Amino acid sequence: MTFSFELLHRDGPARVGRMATPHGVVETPVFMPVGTQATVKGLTPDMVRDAGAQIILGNTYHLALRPGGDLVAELGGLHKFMKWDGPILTDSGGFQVFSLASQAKITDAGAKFRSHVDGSLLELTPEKAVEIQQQLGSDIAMVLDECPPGDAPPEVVRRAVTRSIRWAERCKAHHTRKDQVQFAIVQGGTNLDLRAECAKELVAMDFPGYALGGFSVGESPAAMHAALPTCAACLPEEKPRYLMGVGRPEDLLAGVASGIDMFDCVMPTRNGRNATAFTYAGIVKLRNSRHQRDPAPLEADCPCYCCRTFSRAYLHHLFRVDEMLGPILLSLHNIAFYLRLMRDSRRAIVEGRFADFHAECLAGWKRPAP
Ligand code: PRF
Ligand code: ZN
Repeated sequence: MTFSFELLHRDGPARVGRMATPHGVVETPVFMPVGTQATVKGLTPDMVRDAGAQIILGNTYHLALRPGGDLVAELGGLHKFMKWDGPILTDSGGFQVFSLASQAKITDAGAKFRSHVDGSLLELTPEKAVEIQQQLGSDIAMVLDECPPGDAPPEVVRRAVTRSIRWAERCKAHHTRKDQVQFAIVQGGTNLDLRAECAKELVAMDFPGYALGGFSVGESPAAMHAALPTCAACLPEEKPRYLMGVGRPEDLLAGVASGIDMFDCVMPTRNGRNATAFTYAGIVKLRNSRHQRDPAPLEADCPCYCCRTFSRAYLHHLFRVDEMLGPILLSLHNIAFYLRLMRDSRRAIVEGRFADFHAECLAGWKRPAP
């Protein structure tokens, strides 16, 4: 088995670890840039790697629709297809079905839905989610889960927990690929008793890693921050913990402070395409005319290609005239910023000053960015 996770340092609940996969080693806490359709939008694999990425995320739902698991397998798997030779984690598709497909009907058997591409009727079962991810050949596959919206009534959240536990069992039983591991997903919304119960059942099944799903689905950030320490503590100390689809820089730090090791989110690429940049001084909107004559880089001490090379005035210009290099450069900077935030967090944990680092970051983001 080529998968392992080792805890190297602790600073309160925060941890630094080393996760080994068949395609390389990942230092945690880590941010995984999102490569939904076999591409991190706007960036070549070289750019993603040069920004500091160690692992990326792919999506079963999108790749199953186009180009299909069979085709990716025929072309040698997702790594070879998209020319990313580092580790890949794939999400199972359940969450994307509920958020993208129309008329999703969920039963104990699986999810029936209409494709958001051509409207055709499709079914995703736990077994099918395992098979597609095995065709993709990701290093880490996620079990199929049910993620109810943040405002779902208690009985719906309870049913999603029961169903997600059964689906995890079926995914584990169906999984055969020796060079891939499966992570389980804890649901339960902001109900800590349900979360603890779900975690207990899944931990008994002995998965190599565990995710917290069902956060950032409409509940307040404060409610999520309050639930994270308890939810993380329900998971085994010696295994990686992944907070799915979260979030803003302050949410990542709340996660790290709670003992989370892995994160993914579309925010750096999506906001980058929309002229919005993340920095240690806060959010910078490059369309704002205050940047029109500014020769300074977006962030002076950022080592990314965008900040090493271009002025705010140039970035402002690109967005004003709608040139595609604008979204590309800001996606690159934002990914580099998220990765730097995790790198700086790891260093702070190693040096036993994560709480100070956390507080300094929050103070920097409260002030209006220059
Ligand atoms: N489950 C799965 N993927 C996800 C989520 C989930 O709950 C979320 C929720 N933030 C994002 N991505 N399988
Ligand atoms: Zn930069």
